Amino acid sequence: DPRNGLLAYILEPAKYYPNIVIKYDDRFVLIRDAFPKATIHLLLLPRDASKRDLHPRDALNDQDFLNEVLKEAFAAIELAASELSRQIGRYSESCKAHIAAMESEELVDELPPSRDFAKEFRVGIHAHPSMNHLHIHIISRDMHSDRLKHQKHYNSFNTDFFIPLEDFPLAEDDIKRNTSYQNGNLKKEYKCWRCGKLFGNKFKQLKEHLDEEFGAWRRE
Ligand code: GMP
Repeated sequence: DPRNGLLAYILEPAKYYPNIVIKYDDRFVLIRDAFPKATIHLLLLPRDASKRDLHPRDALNDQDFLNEVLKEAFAAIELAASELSRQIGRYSESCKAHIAAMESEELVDELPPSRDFAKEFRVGIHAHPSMNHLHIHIISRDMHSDRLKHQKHYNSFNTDFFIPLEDFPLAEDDIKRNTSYQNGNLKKEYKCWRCGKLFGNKFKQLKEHLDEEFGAWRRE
């Protein structure tokens, strides 16, 4: 079953290190998404056999486990942020100012603040995951990727179908527990993550717009 594709990394992380597996220990495996939907797209895989087969809604409603996942996710964001900085950092205004200040002959009291790339990430799960084993997405906000090819690729990260880790634990009556409500999100019209502009169901126009926004975002 292709839906079990993530299990191999959980069971034998060493076999996939360092190409797909970025790091691992007894409790977690951090991997690269094979079909990244943004510049940086990682998956955090808990190895605990009593959790990994559960629906994320149920697994993450255990407060002790949630705390452990949160801690690991923060560490993963730091790693992802440094990778993003390497990829787009040299384009960013704050980094350019930083480099200019360092290269200038004059002594400067204070360097301009450099960009906090960790802020450019979102961490969470899909309301109705396409893969069977528990995985937490760590994805840069840009949605700029050749692998972004379908409506559901975009909407699964840019509607309430994406449930941020910070929303857990979910209350008993939280509407996000309702799978049919969540699936409705996938058919929503496209909305730009950066400027909020609507694109109906025009995927090609959305993609062109995402290219432009990517250019502006990386220069921020
Ligand atoms: O939501 C499941 C995620 O897993 C999606 O973003 C997929 O792109 C990703 N995915 C599906 N199959 C594989 C695989 O075999 N390897 C890796 N690394 N990621 C996968």
